Amino acid sequence: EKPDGGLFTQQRLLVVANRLPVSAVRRGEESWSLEVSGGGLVSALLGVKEVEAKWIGWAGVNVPDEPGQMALTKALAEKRCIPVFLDEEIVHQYYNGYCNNILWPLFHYLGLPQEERLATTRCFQSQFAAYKKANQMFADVVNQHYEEGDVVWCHDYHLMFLPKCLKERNRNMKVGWFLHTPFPSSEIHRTLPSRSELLRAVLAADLVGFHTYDYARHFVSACTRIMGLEGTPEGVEDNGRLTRVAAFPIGIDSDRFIHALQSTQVQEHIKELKERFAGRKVMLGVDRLDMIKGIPQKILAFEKFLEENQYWRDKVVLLQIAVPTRTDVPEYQKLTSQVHEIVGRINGRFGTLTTVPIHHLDRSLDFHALCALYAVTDIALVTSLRDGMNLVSYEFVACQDAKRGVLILSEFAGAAQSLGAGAILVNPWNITEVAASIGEALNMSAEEREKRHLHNFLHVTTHTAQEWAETFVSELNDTVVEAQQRIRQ
Ligand code: ADQ
Repeated sequence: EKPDGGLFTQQRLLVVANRLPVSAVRRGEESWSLEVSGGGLVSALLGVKEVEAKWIGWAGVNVPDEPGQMALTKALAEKRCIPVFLDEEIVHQYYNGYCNNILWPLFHYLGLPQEERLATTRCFQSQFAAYKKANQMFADVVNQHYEEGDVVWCHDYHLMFLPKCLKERNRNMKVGWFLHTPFPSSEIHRTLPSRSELLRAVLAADLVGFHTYDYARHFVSACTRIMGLEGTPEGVEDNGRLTRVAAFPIGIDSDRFIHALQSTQVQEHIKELKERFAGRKVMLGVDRLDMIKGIPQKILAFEKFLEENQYWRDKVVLLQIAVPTRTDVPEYQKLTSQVHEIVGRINGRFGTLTTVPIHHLDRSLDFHALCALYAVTDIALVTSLRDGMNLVSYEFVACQDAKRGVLILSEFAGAAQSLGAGAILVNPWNITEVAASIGEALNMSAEEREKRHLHNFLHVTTHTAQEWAETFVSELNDTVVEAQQRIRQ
C-alpha cells in the first residue's frame, strides 16, 4: 500500500507536455476533427493503474478566434485533453526559437553553423522571454484545472520553467519533471546564457527524472558547478530543500507490438514484404528526419560496406524510413536534400536495372506496416549521434521473436545502456566501424543472435512504458511524503 493510502487510489494525474497527443484539423467555424496519436507516452500513461490521467498541452494549431477555441476545447474534453492556446508569434519565438533552435541542439551536443549562431545570440533574449511567457501560459491552464491531491507531471525541455511557475502559486502541489532528451555535460550547459535561471526553475519540482544515470549526473553537476549548490546521492540541496533527481528509463508498450504481429493486417504486410525482398537480407532504419539521428552517417557507412563487400551487393537492401519533422526550418530542409543526394548517388553507383540497394521513404508508416517491417528485418541500424533513449530500437526487439535479427546501436543513444549487451554497439561518427559491424551482423551465427535477442527481448518486455510511468508517479508521491516528514521532524 502507498504511504498516502486512500488518496493515491483516487489520484488524478495532470500530464503537461508541449503537444497534446492528438492532431486537430478545423472543419468549420465551430467544428473540429481530432485524431489521437498512439505514441508510447500515451499508452504509458493510459497504463498507470489507479491514476486517472488528463493531458494539458498545445494542440499544434493556431486558433485566434473565441468560437473556434471554445469548440476545440469541448471536442478535446472528450479525449481527456485540455488545450493551451498559443498565438503564432509565441510559437515562433518559444517553440521554433528557444526550444528547437537553442535547447534541442545544445542538449544533443550539436553546434550551429557560424552565421546562425550569431543570429541566435542576437535574438536570444526575446526568445527566452517568450519561453518563460509560454511556460506561464501552461501554468495558468494547470492552475485552472488543478484539484488538491493531483499529481502534476511536466514533460521535456519545452517546459523547464513550468515547475517554478506552478510552485510559486502553490507550494503544496506535487510536481514532477521528466526530460526526454539527454542532459548534456555541465561544460555544455554552462554556455547557455540562461543556464542558472533554467536550472533553478527545474529545481522547484519535487522530483526530476532522466532516462539514464549519466544524464541525471550531468544535471546534478551543472547545479553544483554552475550554481554552487550541494549534490547528494538523493539529488540537489538548496538551502535545506531537497530536489530528488533520479533515472527512470522509459520503455514501450511491448504487448501492443507482440499482439499486433498476430493480426491479419500485419501478417499480410509481412507476406508482401517477404516476397518483395526474397533472397536479400533486409536492413532497416526508422527515424524522424532529424540531425540527431545520424541518417547521412548511416547511409555513408552502408555505402562503405557495399564498396568493400562485393559479394553482398545484390544480396542486401537498406530500407530507410524517415518521417519529416520541423519542415519549415531551413536546417531540416537542408538535411532532407542532403539525404536524398547521398541515396541517389549510392543507388546510381550500386543499383542495377531491376534493383537498388537503398529504399528511402520520406514519410510516416502506419502502426501495422511498421510492425511488419520490424518483423521482416534482419538488421536494424540505429546510428543516432545523440538520443535521449531511442524507442525504435525497443520496438524492433519486440517484433523480432521469430527472426532474432541483430540490432546495431549507437553508443550515444540512451538505449545503449539497456540494450547494449544484446546489440552491436558502434560509434556512428566512425563509418568504417559501422560498415564492419554490418558485416559482423550479417555473418553472426544463429546461436549468437539467439543469445543476444533473448537478452534484449527480456529487457524490453519487462521494462515497459507502463512500468516507467507507474514508477515515476509512485516515486513522486513518496518523495513528497518524505519531504513532509522531514519538515515535521
Ligand atoms: P524521438 O526523437 O521521436 O523521441 P524515438 O524514441 O525513437 O525518438 O521515438 C520515435 C517514435 O516515432 C517511435 O515510436 C517510432 O515508431 C515512431 N516513428 C519514427 N519514424 C517513424 C515512421 N517513419 N513511421 C512511423 N512511425 C515512426 C524523443 C527522444 C528519444 C526518446 C523519446 C521518448 O528524442 O530519445 O526515446 O522521446 O522519451
